[in-house]
Amino acid sequence: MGVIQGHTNGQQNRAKTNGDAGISRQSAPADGGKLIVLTAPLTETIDHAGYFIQMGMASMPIWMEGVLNRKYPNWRDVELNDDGTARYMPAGTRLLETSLQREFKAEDMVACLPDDLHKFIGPNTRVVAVSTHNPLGVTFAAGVYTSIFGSSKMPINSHYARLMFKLIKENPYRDNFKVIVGGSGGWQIIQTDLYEELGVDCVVEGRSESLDTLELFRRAIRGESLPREIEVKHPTTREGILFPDKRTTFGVVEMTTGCGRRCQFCLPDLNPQIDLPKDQIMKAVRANVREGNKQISLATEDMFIWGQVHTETPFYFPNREALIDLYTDIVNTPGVEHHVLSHSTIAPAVVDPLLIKKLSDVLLPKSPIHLPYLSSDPQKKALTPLIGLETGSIAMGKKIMPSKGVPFSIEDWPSVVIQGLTVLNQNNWFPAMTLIVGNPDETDDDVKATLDLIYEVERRGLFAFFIPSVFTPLHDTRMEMKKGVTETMQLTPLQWQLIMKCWKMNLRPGQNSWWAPTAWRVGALALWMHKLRKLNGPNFKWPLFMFSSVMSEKMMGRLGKIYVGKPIKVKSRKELIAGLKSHYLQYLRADNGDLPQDYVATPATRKTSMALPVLS
Ligand code: B12
Ligand code: SF4
Repeated sequence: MGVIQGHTNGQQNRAKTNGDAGISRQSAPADGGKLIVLTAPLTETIDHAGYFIQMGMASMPIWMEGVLNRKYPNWRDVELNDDGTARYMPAGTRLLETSLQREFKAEDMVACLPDDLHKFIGPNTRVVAVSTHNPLGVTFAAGVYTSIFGSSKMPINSHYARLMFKLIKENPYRDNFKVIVGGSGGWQIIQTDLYEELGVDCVVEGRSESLDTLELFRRAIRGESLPREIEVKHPTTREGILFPDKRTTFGVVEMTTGCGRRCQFCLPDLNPQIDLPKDQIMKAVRANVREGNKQISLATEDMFIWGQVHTETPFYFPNREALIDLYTDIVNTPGVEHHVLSHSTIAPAVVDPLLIKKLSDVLLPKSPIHLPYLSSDPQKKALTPLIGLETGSIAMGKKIMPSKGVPFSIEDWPSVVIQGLTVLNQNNWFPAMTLIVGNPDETDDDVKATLDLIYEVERRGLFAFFIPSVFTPLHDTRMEMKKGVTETMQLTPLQWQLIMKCWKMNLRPGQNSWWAPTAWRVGALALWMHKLRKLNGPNFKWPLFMFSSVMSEKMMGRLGKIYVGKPIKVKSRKELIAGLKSHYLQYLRADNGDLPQDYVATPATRKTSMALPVLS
């Protein structure tokens, strides 16, 4: 290993334009090909330029690829090993590889990029296994933006995922092998029934560690027919989760599975709540560094549950010492230059503000994200976890996410969001917060309540990147059968206003979010004139004018064209704590203050909150 090759634009274009002709001329690999070939779409594998490049590609339609090319002319460059295999792959692909190696020989399988499939698929190949995150772009956020932009609804990521499937389908040895797809986006193929078109034999839902997954591969290798769709069991213990010993895209290393807050629309929450052993996490971090990765990101639904799963303390009271210890060791691992946060919830920032401060001290120096207009850090560094806001409506919150803010009541959700964001911003955390527009049975009052919260954030000078998305009933969630908005035409003026207000606010830090201004502000009006007026209907007009600042919002409000929001009563942290169930107080840390005056910390408080968990 060592030589780094680049996939040039030319090479990628060849795959794109030459199609069939290029493929049929390719000769068989000298060794007859590998028994099992693993791959993933190029756009889900690249990891330079940070998370935003992949998120942008999930949301921007293919006709906007030029914007991406101009900003990142080398985005297609990936590193290969000397033998042509991929130097790094998404964590899911790496996990699958590790899982399969329990049964099959390492020399019988490879993980490679789609452009290199022809080097490894030959007469000996029996399985091509694809891992995919979001192949058709029909998930939250991704789908709606491409449809707003019109003409082609195909997101860039989907385009490249389809190219990969085409290469597999047209491979000269296709009749000899089965195509098995897995990963968090597999359900999109099941729901759209694109098996034939994409050339997929079987979609696996669930983790590769499952023994059912191994059995499926055995069957494929024996040439037996496979079910179109199979659900495999999720491990229920820490020991059941494997860790790859190779480099992953973005240095993703799993930290937890499941969540525990039980939001109705959530898929990952259906998995068992597990926090993974520190020694395994550290091993995977070191494996990434060993193979040249300088960045690490811990995959989790909520980083704050780690160290507090199945302890005597409820998981929503974070284990401060354990978290600081873990993150300190990660960022101090020799070779780790960058660390990026993934998902979290906001209530922990209200529960333990000092934890946020201490984590900032540890994490900011290694954050690759700079927000000069927002950050008070001398180097202008910032932390940007992904946090679900979803709705500002208490009534809607009760229906879709009654435990989102625990230990606080969902009745206090708007106050939890404001107080949490205040703590986060003070410590240079500027989260990307997702919102769901068009929830089933959403009323104008629900949307107004969310707008009130967004305007309150603005009034208080707080900042989050708000990412609204149209409700998509995700397969297998508790809301699978519910219907929300299915086309942008159906969005009401208030729903449009919420979407456009969020994006208008996101543009405040200007040049730091390269894709937002490019994608949203430049030419918004011109685009509306040419295309969007017809596509998105009349309800879009004033929200777009508001977004483009053609007139002040006050004036638009006076004319009755938009809703300008009303101030909300926000409880202080002390008031929020005063409203907690009394037995929760023992889990709060006295050094954060705000405890009721007559409250005396008990030994139980000190014991549970100071204990380091035995995790390895
Ligand atoms: C890290 C991460 C990202 C990163 C990096 C992604 C990457 N390419 O590596 C970034 C920030 C870029 C990202 C972007 C997006 N993400 Co994301 N992401 C995650 C996160 C936190 C971890 C993913 C991960 O690596 N997990 C660890 C690996 C090991 O798990 P895994 O991939 O699922 O693999 C397991 C199984 O699926 C299975 N498996 C995997 N592949 C295969 C293949 C076969 C053949 C088999 C049998 C089994 C199998 O086995 C593995 C375990 O053994 C998850 C949440 C989560 N906890 O999973 C969300 C998540 C996957 N992302 C999600 C979404 C919505 C997105 C975006 C669309 C967001 C957006 N609007 O921009 C984009 C799409 C990006 C794109 N290219 O299109 C959703 C998925 C929804 C869906 N597809 O239905 C999730 C679940 C978050 C959520 N709570 O909603 N994401
Ligand atoms: S807080 Fe997030 S991860 Fe947890 S259940 Fe709710 S949506 Fe899912």
